[in-house]
Amino acid sequence: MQEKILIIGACGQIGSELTLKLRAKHGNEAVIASDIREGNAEIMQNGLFEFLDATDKAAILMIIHKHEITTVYLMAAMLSATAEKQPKKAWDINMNSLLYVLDFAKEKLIKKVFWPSSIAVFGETTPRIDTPQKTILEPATVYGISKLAGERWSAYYHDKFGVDVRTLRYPGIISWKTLPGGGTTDYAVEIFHKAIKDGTYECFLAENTTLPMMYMDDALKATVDIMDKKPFDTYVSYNVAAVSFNPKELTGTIQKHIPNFTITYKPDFRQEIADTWPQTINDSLARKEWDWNHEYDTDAIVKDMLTNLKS
Ligand code: AKB
Repeated sequence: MQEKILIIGACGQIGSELTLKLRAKHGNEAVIASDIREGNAEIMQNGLFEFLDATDKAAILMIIHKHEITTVYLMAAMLSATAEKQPKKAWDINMNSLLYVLDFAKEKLIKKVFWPSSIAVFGETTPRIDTPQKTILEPATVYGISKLAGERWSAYYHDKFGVDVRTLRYPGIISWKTLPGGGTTDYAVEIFHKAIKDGTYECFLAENTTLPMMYMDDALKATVDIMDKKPFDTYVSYNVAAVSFNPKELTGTIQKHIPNFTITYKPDFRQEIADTWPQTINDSLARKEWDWNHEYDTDAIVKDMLTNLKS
């Protein structure tokens, strides 16, 4: 049976680029984009699109039947900063959508699920440097709690019902096509837009706040690669890492291209979230078990971001 893919949350930062990547790989007809709102012209025009609320179980099921979906990428989520403002809604979106999709896989209506986790599963009590795959998980944010619960639910469905669900713990993702929305790592995208447009940026994190980050190209490669592997015997929500930097270091790298760029710092509530997250991640298990490898270092990310945003 031909693989037929549904992307839920296809118009967000990762979903929009994942849709294009999967359409290039599997063919436009094989990938149905869905979201609660319309996406950019590229997504809307080069393949099928369905309006879909990720918290509407019946609507998801209807689309699975209508398009004979075999694989679901569940990218809809409320990110860390927004989730702190609407905890119950965040729980509803982040958790119920996952349980619905896992149930459909348990009932054999679909074969395979991708669901993204995050470095937000870690908390203050986690070692912050070279954070291991297996470690203390005591997240202090609504988003982190939902991601940790989602990991445990995924492990449960995998072990009890044989559900093929695959998960990565994404760090902050940097991209130029679509803006992120509502995350703590969003500064690392905003900064590029402001550097080009205004030559200056007011950062909502302090200058020394080091966080793990990854370029979109690498995040997409990791996502496609893990989904291409044979089913795993054990469910693991894999740590994946690429680079780590703080706003001051990122500014220095941007200044190599825009020497007059300036930054000021005005930490807000997102600082408290960032202070509970790791600075560097140990992803040796993913590198060993399924050959994960990143390509973009900070210099390459900055060069590519500025080139694309300028043009
Ligand atoms: C966020 O900042 O909330 C996300 C994440 C690290 O999962 N980018």
